[in-house]
Amino acid sequence: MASKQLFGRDSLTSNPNVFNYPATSDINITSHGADLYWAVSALMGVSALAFIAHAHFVVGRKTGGALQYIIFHYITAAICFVACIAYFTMASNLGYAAIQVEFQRNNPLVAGVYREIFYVRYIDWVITTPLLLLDVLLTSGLPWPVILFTILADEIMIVTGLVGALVSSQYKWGYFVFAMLALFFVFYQVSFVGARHAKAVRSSNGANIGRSYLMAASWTMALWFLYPIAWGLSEGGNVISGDSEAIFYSVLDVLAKPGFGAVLLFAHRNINPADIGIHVRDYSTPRRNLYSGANDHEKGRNIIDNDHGVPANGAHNNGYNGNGALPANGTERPANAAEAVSTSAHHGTAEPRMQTRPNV
Ligand code: RET
Repeated sequence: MASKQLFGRDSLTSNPNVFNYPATSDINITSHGADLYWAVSALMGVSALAFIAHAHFVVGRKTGGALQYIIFHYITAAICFVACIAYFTMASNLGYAAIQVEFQRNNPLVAGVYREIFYVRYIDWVITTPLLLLDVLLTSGLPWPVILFTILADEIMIVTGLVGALVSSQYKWGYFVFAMLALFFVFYQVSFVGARHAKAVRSSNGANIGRSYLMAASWTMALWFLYPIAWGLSEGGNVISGDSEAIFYSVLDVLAKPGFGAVLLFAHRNINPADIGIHVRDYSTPRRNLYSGANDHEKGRNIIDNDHGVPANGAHNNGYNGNGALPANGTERPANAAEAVSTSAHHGTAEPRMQTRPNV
């Protein structure tokens, strides 16, 4: 029956209702693989601490600890902390399932029926790849809905990759195709949409934001296309041993996490966060737009003198420190009636300055 067929095959024959859980798996890491995983776990932990230390002792000291200057350090450190735990798990020979291979090989390094598949790798990636994309795409000043949509495609890529790795039959390649489609979408967003935005962002201090973005984006995308190759040779095709898989993924992860973090933070060294639309405000900092959502703290300090949010000194500035979209002639953004009645939707969602509005 046609409904039972997928590409001419019967899905219930390919994937029978038999739960194969073996007592042992045949294709596993050895102590060399475990040693490598220990080393990478330590490297990830040390890198995370180094990013935090740099944020506080170098950048934070120069900028009064303002969060917008160290937010990229924190995102990058979080990525490395998560990887540290995932590598700890793999080094301990945990976080895996024994999955029947599709292709049984004669090569003694990959001979056998069941292969150790580290699902913990995907738990790591499902947390860290969105953070990596956040690092990259925030640099371009893309609007947050576009960033979120790209992250959704990334999650689909990782989750379909995980399902494919856990499937024994040829159906795993169906998931591989879904993951590849998602990867191409992410690639398009990063390489074309993000790049166009980054080029259009006006820098207030001469920093070349377009070039910084290009550095971070190309580092990331070049590496990301190597992951499906590693997958095809290990979880997918059972071509390389558990230890070779450990080497392949470890090299990629070190370059894609601490390596990428160093490149990104170097590229960010001169960027003014306000130029890419990043304004982080805690409750004690006056809002950029004083006309909406005044809180009690501000009223108490007489920054706002009434419930309508008019500044205490009566000055009718637009409460906006100049990072909105500029008119084509580059003159400063005027105060207008719309801002005077702006709602909280306005608050904290400032667009970066654009020289010309990109066509997206
Ligand atoms: C999978 C499955 C097969 C198809 C594709 C994949 C892509 C994985 C990627 C992972 C990136 C991981 C990173 C980790 C950070 O350290 C899931 C292997 C396309 C791109 C950057």
